[in-house]
Amino acid sequence: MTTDNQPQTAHVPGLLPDVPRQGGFGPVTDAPWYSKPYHHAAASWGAAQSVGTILVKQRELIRGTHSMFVMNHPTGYDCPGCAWPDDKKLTLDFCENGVKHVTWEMTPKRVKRDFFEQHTVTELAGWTDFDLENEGRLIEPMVYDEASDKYVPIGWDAAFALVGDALRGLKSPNEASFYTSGRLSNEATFLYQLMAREFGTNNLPDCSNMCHEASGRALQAAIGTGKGTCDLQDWEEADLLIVMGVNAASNAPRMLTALADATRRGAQVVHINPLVEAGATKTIVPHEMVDMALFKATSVSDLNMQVRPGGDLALMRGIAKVVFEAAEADPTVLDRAFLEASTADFDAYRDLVAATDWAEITAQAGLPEVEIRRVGEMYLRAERAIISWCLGVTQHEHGVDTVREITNLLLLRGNIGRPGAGPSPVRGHSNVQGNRTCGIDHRPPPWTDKLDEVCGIVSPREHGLDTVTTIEAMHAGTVKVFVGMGGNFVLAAPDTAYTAAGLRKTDLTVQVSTKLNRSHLVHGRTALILPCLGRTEKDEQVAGLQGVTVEDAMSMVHISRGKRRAASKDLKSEVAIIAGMAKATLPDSRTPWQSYVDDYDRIRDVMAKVLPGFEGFNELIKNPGGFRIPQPARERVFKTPSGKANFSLAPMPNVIPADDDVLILGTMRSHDQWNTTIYSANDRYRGIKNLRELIFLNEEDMRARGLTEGEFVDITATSRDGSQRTLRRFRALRYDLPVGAAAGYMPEMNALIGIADYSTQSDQPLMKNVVVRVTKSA
Ligand SMILES: Nc1nc2c(c(=O)[nH]1)N[C@H]1C(S)=C(S)[C@@H](COP(=O)(O)OP(=O)(O)OC[C@H]3O[C@@H](n4cnc5c(=O)[nH]c(N)nc54)[C@H](O)[C@@H]3O)O[C@H]1N2
Ligand SMILES: Nc1nc2c(c(=O)[nH]1)N[C@H]1C(S)=C(S)[C@@H](COP(=O)(O)OP(=O)(O)OC[C@H]3O[C@@H](n4cnc5c(=O)[nH]c(N)nc54)[C@H](O)[C@@H]3O)O[C@H]1N2
Ligand SMILES: [Mo]
Repeated sequence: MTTDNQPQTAHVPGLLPDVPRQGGFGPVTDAPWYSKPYHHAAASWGAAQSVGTILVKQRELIRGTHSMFVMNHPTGYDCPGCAWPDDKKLTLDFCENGVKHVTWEMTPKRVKRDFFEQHTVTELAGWTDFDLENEGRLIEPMVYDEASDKYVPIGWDAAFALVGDALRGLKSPNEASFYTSGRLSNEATFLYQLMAREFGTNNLPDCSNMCHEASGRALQAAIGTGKGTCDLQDWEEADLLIVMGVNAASNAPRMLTALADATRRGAQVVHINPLVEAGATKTIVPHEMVDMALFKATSVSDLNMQVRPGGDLALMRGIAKVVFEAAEADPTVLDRAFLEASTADFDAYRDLVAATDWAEITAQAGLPEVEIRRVGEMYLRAERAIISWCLGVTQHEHGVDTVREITNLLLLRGNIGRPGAGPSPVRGHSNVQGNRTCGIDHRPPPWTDKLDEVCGIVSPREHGLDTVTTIEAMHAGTVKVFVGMGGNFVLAAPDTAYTAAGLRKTDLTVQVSTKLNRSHLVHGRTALILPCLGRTEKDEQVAGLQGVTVEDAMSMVHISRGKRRAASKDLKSEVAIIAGMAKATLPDSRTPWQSYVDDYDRIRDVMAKVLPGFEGFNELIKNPGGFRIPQPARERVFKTPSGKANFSLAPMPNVIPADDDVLILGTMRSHDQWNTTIYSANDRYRGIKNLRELIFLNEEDMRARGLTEGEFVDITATSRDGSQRTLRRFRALRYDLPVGAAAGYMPEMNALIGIADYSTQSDQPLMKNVVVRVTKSA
């Protein structure tokens, strides 16, 4: 599709100069790498020690320890890490990775003017991504100076004027694209989308275009709201938890608490994942220091099902088949009353399942019938079942159909809208769900008319650009200004070289950030770095100290107040930065931007008028635990056109590669990273030290290629459009995953994912479905 897409023939300035290694790299280390199975329980003393090491490295031991006590506490700040809800019954609810995350933000190191004076952008491009972020916090606005190839200081007003001039100079508002990374607060989110829509564009790509777009679309179609229906209480009441495609021990560590509790009270836990992850076997509950000291591990699974990559839909259908077969002998296994009153297309789904034979199911799922029957029996025994999933399900071509098949299975036994049951996606960034609720969407939100009425603007009604289409538009020259509200777009997005080349074609890139990253080096003709306050810091405005709100993965909205002194007095809050850009861009705006900055209560007052469920917002957040956004499906009210929960009737996809020598590669996170931020080159629970440039392969696949443990291989991906991308000299390591499956780390491997490789159902890049061939390096 893209003729100028020649990723590995040209070097794109800003990426690492070594063309096949295009960035996303952890610390350089001479220490020997090793790989050996990890035998301890997840979140055990290894975790505590690692927290200690990170705290010591950041010279933050004392303040860091204090931080753990205010984090996720009603009077403190919300952990800027993952979106797992806070357990209000715990006085201490934090995890190793949350602590790493906050201490990384709280580092005393600062990137000062003289740093930028000493290093050209070209020189910095040769640094690893670890070294860039490790310079510490950004403390004043900087602008790129082409003559010296350096970033130089610029005042805030001049910076805003520069943004305003560039945006007002565009032929159309659609020549700008406004990216959001999922940690932006609800208040800042609302202002950001208001600015974009008042300006006249729906170009609001965000990181959820790469993570849970499929879940949102599927749940919207199935149950009328694009979110899960469960809360933590439900997790405590379920007697079966099916956890699909998530590495809980690393990415949602506080979920381990829920899983361990479930096992202790006799509930059953099933993990569905090509890899058996550490959190899927034994765990020590992250906050229970005594258990940690005594090494009291709890087993957290009854069954690990090593599904074929992309085979989850087939597996769900197999379980449904077991249910229908059982229903022939005992019709009560189906919730007939619910099915008749509240669902549509049940009969058609039953026929579809009957027409799918076992041979097809087992081949596609990559699992034997007996194993599928076993989990089917567990599902039949359970009174209350929750199915939870993350990126292993969504980042595939058939992500939407798979989430709908999950919902089909839940509907059969009425496992929705009652205690202890329902769909429960594990969201990523701490406020990614709130971003969507508060208007980050390239499609006009359902409350657009209300927004226009309350705010006195005329929002565009046509669809804007998402992540993939923004990248394409930068290449086509139709997006000329890119604003990154947090995040690290160039490394998070697929097809690193292609994305980088697109960014370099723009007139202006603006990055609102806390730390230096590659997106500052791969910039437009003009470029701004606008440094902002972090979640842990005090946000002082005219009306006094301000708090912001976030929504967790279970639709709870609560206030978060920073406790620490700002990293610099020159920092502005994200709210203030958005308002500053908006005022400079929209000089005739009737929106009281400054008044919003002075007192965030005023933003919440207007949000209360626009957003359903936010009525009385300022009052609701005074409740220590916050409030839950009404989720009609939770009460079995389905806001679909039919007024019913819809069964989907998707054909079963063929996920078996056509060629024998092809492997399906999933890109994932190590234990020691936060998306594009890499803390170390270790991946404790997978037993890896000092190595990230690796690919995990099944023993048989190693043998078939004549590979020995740790041998260098080249990995070549073939895109849908036929173009090929290669990473060289990655080490092949044996791992317990199915034949034909492979795994390795993002963002190093993003260079393999072609821009054409996104799901036609969700528009999500196929980050868990990269078609590769692996050969010995020359
Ligand atoms: N510490 C830490 N926490 C994080 C993050 C972080 O980077 N670091 N990132 C946050 C963000 S933004 C997000 S979205 C989440 C991501 O959380 P996860 O979804 O856990 O992220 P990944 O590391 O991509 O792991 C995906 C898992 O899916 C499995 N998988 C791959 N393919 C398949 C498949 O076909 N089927 C099934 N069933 N499983 C499959 C992989 O083996 C792996 O266990 O975590 C959030 N939390
Ligand atoms: N191959 C592959 N690629 C993937 C994925 C995958 O599984 N595989 N996962 C995708 C997913 S799920 C996601 S969510 C994206 C992540 O994409 P992003 O959200 O774009 O990336 P992050 O790495 O989380 O962003 C890190 C940067 O955020 C900035 N930052 C940190 N805190 C703050 C803050 O408080 N405010 C502001 N303004 N900036 C801050 C810092 O400068 C830091 O360098 O990556 C996607 N990319
Ligand atoms: Mo994410």
